Amino acid sequence: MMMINKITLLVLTVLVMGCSKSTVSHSELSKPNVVLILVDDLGWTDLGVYGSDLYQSPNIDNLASEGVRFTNSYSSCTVCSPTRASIVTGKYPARNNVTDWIEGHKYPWAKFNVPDWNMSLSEEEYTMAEAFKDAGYKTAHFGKWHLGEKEVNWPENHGFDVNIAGWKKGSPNLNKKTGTKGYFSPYGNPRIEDGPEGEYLTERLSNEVINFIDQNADKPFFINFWLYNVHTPLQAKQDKIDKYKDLVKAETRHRNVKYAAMVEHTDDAVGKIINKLKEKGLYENTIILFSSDNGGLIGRSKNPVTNNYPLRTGKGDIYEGGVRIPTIIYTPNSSVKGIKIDDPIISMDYYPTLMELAGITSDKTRKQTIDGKSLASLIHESTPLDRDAVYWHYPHYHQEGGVPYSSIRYKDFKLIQNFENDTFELYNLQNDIGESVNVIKEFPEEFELMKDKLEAWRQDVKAQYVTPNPDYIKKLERKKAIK
Ligand SMILES: [Ca+2]
Repeated sequence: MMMINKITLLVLTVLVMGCSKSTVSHSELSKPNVVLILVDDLGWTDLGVYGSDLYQSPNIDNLASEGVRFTNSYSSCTVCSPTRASIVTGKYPARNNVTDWIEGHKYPWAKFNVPDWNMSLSEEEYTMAEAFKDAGYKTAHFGKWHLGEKEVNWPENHGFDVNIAGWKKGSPNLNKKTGTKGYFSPYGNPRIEDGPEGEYLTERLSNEVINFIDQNADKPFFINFWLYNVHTPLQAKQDKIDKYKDLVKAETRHRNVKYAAMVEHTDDAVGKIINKLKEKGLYENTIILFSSDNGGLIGRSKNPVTNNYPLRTGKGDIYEGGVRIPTIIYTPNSSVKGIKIDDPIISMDYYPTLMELAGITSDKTRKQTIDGKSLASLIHESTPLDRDAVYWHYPHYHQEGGVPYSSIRYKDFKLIQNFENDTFELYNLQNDIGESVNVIKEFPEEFELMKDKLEAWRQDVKAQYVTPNPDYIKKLERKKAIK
């Protein structure tokens, strides 16, 4: 009886598989593949094509020449986790209530207490990965995730069939057995097996991606490759570091050779994936979106990381250096190649954009709030987006200088509300990209309008506010108190 059941089951399985293969393959093979590449902490000027005078990125530069490059692309937050949650949900960080990097800095003596916020991606969300999976795609996440402490928060529980190296950590881990931390194996990461000694994490991850492409070339796939590069600790292969030592001159703006080597590791990974797509004949049927999760990290003056000039400040702060990022979108068989687009775009746009470019519609996606806009018509027909402003809200403190703020970019203007000092700053980015002159007095109408829009938006997304801290100790008195 048992035997018959097994045989019957086997025959049925073969029949079902046979049927589904013939019906699935025709319709699904025509669907374009999607590769979303997110670099960690890559600044706006950190690529050759975006004007670096040291870092080299020939593969990414070439991708830009075959696609479109955005000059006013913004991350939805100045730190990692909120932007990442926004990308996979299409929602503003304030709407997700994932408003700081997980788990955030603690500032018990600060002027304000930060509100309770979600330290994970909610299980309720219908993510971009789930949308692709339901549309028949094989979905795979590679690299950093940083959206929750528990396994239930990790990629395999948010719509990814495959998860390699995505877990709670926001940077390469400390391996407790060896006491080493960083990009060289052993990794101490429960979602990737350690490799041979000297193996570099980003090389390994790009090999995992191309193996996945090899194994899934006959079906549509969605690859979510979120590199750990170029986040600290700054580590790279020595030959790459040495290459840049002679290239730094007295006048060079970008000066960190380790960081340069990490950008090159990133570029190598992108090049390897593109070559594999070409080798398999898939490049002309694959959409590639390349971006970053926040602006470049400046670091301490004694230990500088990158330089976002002409933008002001960097990661962790609301000025343009903290939010303006490189973004490139390649769509196959498009006549639009090598152009740049100046319209402001933001992280939440990727979800609806990739869905539309792939020709996928989803009732479940439609039923939930999506703050992002599809960029498909902007890219292909230069149709302006139906949106006149983008917003930020960060009720937190950050070690790179960020204090609780809200902000709005409206046309060429950017307004920043600083809760710590109870002040506003207004900049005209068209002639002051470095945000050096506060023009509130010159543009009172814009100031009032933007203040109102910002307030209305905060109500719409149910933004949470800071509250006065009864334990507040002024900075000068803090040292004594802590002693
Ligand atoms: Ca980051």
